[in-house]
Amino acid sequence: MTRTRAYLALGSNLGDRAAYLQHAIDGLAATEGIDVVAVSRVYATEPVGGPTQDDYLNAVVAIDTMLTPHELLGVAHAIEDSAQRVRAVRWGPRTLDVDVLLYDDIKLDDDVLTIPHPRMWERDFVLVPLHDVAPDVVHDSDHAQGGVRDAEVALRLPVT
Ligand code: GSY
Repeated sequence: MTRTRAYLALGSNLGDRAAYLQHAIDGLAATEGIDVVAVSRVYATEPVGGPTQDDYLNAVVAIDTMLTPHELLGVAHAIEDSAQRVRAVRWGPRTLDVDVLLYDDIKLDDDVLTIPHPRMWERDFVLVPLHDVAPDVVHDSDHAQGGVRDAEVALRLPVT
């Protein structure tokens, strides 16, 4: 069966932020059809958009997957739900956000999913960690590093 390289963005600015990011990685690694192959450094980032809210921790994971993009989106939403995510305020604070950024080089746009992620190229909180795991996709000159600093938190790549 074909394995496809995909990249997911993780974000949290509510509760134990680092634990929620690790929860996402562990949930992805425990999912049949997903191999987590690399995890970026963790960055403390200023919130972009939405109401006044606390800083985020952000990271990006590279996976190899046999799931379709929509199956992957379903897994991402299930992991968000398992982190007690409440969808109250658009762009508001959240325990965990798991966004599908890229799925090989496919382009897809329907009612529920757009790949590449439509706002990823404007977001340093995505581009800086994506550069860690995919320097061939995001080059140094693609991001300004504004409002993004090393959080000095390490995430574990689970052994499966
Ligand atoms: O789109 C993801 C949630 N989100 C973030 C985020 O993850 N990081 C930062 N820095 N700002 C954000 N605004 C939103 S909404």
